[in-house]
Amino acid sequence: MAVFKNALVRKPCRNMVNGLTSAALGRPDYDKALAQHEAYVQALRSCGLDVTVLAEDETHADSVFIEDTAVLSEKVAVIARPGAPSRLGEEDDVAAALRSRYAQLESIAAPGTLEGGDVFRAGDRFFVGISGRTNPEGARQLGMILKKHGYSVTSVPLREVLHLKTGVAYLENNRLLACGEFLDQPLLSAFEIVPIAAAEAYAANSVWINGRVLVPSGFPQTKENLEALGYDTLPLDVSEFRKLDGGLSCLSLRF
Ligand code: CIR
Repeated sequence: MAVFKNALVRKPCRNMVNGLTSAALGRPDYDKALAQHEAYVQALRSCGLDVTVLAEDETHADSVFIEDTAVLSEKVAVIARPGAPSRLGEEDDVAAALRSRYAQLESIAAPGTLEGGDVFRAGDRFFVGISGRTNPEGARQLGMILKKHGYSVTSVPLREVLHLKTGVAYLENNRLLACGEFLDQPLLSAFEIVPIAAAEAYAANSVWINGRVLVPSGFPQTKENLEALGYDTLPLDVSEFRKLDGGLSCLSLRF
């Protein structure tokens, strides 16, 4: 079972209100977003993580979604290369922050693109979504790097969602919380799928941390199902990040 000790987060910048979105939920309220982010950091700390908060980056509206800038494992940190042009460069400060912690730091290079939201790990297996943000070349490069370190890597083509982790969350014990297109994805059939109904699809972006599961608040069925399976849930309001197509996993790198 994975054990996380650290997390890297990035303070939301004022310019986040101009972040990329397809959600049609309105503009985020910055002060509310800041308060939600602080509660999120507290929740990570309550799960036993040592949390480092990077300073805000006003030049990148979506920089609070730090998960997209890297893929981390015990053996290697891979610096991503965002597929959204406005997000290119977010990864530089993250690379600087990780350099002192990782002997092995590798990077995705052009023409590859890769966003960390498209990658989930289940033990020694990594799954990479081929999406509007992560192209086959980015996935290929990530595969080459991770395989050198003994991991297996499987590409999963996406049809509907922004990132792979928009629709799935690994819960350890070979369990995968999943919705929509991932409920019957043959590439994920080795997992025990914990299904999420379409009405609660946003809750698929939950996060397992050291035995607890952070879930977005407002999705009672998912919370109840997780608790029935024995998970201790921690509901968090991330409404302002949802307005930018983001969620719980996107707000941190956990390692
Ligand atoms: C974007 O479109 O890139 C941001 N507004 C949302 C990124 C969400 N990140 C994630 O799911 N890992």
